[in-house]
Amino acid sequence: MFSNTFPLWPARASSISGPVDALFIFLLMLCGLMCIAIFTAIIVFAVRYRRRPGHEAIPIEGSNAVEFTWTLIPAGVFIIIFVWGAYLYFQERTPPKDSMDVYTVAKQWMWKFQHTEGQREINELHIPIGRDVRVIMTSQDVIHSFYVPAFRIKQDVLPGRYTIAWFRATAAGTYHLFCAEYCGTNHSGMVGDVVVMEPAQYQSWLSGGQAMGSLAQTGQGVFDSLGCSTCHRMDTQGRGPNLMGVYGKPVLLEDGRTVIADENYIRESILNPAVKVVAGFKPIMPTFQGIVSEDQVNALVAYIKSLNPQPVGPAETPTFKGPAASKADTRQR
Ligand code: HEC
Ligand SMILES: [Cu+2]
Repeated sequence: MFSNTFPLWPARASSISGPVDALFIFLLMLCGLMCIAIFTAIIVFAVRYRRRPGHEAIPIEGSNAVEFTWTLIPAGVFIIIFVWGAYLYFQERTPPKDSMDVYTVAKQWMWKFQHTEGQREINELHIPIGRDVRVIMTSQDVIHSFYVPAFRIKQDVLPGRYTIAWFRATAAGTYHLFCAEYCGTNHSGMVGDVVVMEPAQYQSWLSGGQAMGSLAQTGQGVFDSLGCSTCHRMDTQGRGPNLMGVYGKPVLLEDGRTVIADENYIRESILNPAVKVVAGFKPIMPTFQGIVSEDQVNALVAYIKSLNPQPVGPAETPTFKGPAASKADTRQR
């Protein structure tokens, strides 16, 4: 509402911008009102109860009514702030299903984006309007922070793991992207643009890129060239688990824990396989730390995510035989 005429707020360009601003304005008004009330009371009391002859102070010996009032009213207000804030927080933290993924690698001092369709960009991120977008981010060096004021999102980007932010852009345009974590000499230059386009425009932008194959296809190439496929086969005879359909499913580990095979799990399985060993398998997988680049890890993750099991009729249900197979059987899928 103010943003177009009066540049006090950045543009509102995501589904969450309005709700975040509403909470912010509520807090601002509440603080403003309290500020006015307190200062007015100080001045009025100072004048009205000033020391003068014939006016003695009478101490109050306690009043339950007053105590209850000034405890319960602020408590109620704080609970409103808490519930409202928590509601928005969970909304910002929970990416909707079926969002479109963009892999992001931050480094001193630039942003690299990999679209699952294969396009790569530096310091520019093109996205369609009205689509839920998940940015799956990691850093090649120090901590950075992905900050798009117009979307009202800010998320730290850490080396050694993925952090995820999501947004749904609501207005076409070009918006600032900042690094919001001091990350060295050229931190202030670690900026970029998020370009929000109409879906049709976005489609033509996508197809305008070089035909380099999708990220998952790149990942498949990496998968084969690094020899992952010698252990991870598309049947149950491999020395490693069959990765078909593993993404998003619970995985039973050797130590009895069950974890969800999300992006971070797959990433850790590649870079630090000994940390979470799948139940029924030996920890024989070598680490690929230092062998694969962050871009390649992203491609591998995208490839493994793309491995959806073909719908199998009862007749085609694989028959489990051999030691690896019976072990694979213990996995929860
Ligand atoms: C020497 C054989 C071997 C090679 C090579 C190998 N892995 Fe593995 N991998 C395993 C075994 C065994 C496990 C199960 C034990 C564990 O979790 O460490 C595993 C587990 C995994 C998991 C977790 C799977 C699940 O079902 O939870 C992923 C993901 C994975 N590997 C990916 C890869 C990728 C990607 C490569 C290539 C860069 C690779 N592996 C290379 C043997 C291998
Ligand atoms: Cu940075």
